[in-house]
Amino acid sequence: MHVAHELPLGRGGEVLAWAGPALVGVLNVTPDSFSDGGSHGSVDAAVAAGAAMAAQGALFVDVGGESTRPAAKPVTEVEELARVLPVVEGLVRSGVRVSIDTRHAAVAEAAIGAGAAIVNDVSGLRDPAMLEVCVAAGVPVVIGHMLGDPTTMQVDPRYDDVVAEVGQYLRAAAERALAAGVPSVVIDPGIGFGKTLEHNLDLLRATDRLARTGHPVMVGASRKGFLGRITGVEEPRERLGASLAAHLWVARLGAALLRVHDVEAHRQALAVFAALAAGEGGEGRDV
Ligand code: HH2
Repeated sequence: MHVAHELPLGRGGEVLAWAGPALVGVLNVTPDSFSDGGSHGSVDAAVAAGAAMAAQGALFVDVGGESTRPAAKPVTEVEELARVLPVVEGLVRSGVRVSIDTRHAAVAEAAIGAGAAIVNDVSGLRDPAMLEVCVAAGVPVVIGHMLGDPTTMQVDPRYDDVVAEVGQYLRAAAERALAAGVPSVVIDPGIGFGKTLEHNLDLLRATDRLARTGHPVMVGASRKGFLGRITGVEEPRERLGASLAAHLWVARLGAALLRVHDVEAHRQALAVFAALAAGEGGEGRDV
């Protein structure tokens, strides 16, 4: 029932393979991320939190040093590096597979040097050097869609057809990246990155259309603002139920990777999901 996914990791021929939706743990080492900013008071605490996510079943842990929440202030690359590098090093030393969540090629390059195995770029390869870094290092890249940039992206975002436009952007960027020589790509519709509530819902509903491009699809709805608008829950950390609902929906539509803050709760939800999916397609007679 579950679709098999493969992500060649480049050098050394290692291939990350999994079936159905897998979890990516969110580890923000920022003072200002919208839901977990300032959660990890020290490098050791951040490494322990990331290691716990891996132990709970995260396929990899996504380390970020710059908040990209709406209206977030950009940080300097020096600051971003100072935040992420010790945490990437600590996690890699503990045997945890790491992706680096950055829009900046210099940060990606240094994090790869410290052992990061995947680059996660929410800006969809806007830094002209990003692709070169990924190709030179031979690491896969997650290509996200973002309209505008975080300072302004939520100011009246507009599309004629959000699914078609985001899909075309991602398909073209993925093809460009593969043609340039990255070992593999993941595409991500960028929930909340220059999207209204309706745009986010349309994109989540269209996960199957994105999956039909043949590229693994990552979805990150965890704790995001649109879930607060739907449920009336103001505090992002209290949006777990809402996050689970969104992620199970896209899991059913073929999402390969779910980027989540609450790994253990999602592990449980996906275990039940998998058990139910395994018995699907039985006889449809009335009881
Ligand atoms: N969302 C965020 C950050 N990185 N990467 C991908 N691929 N997809 C996403 O949807 C995505 C992402 C924003 O969430 P978070 O990291 O929790 O917050 P902040 O940007 O405030 O650090």
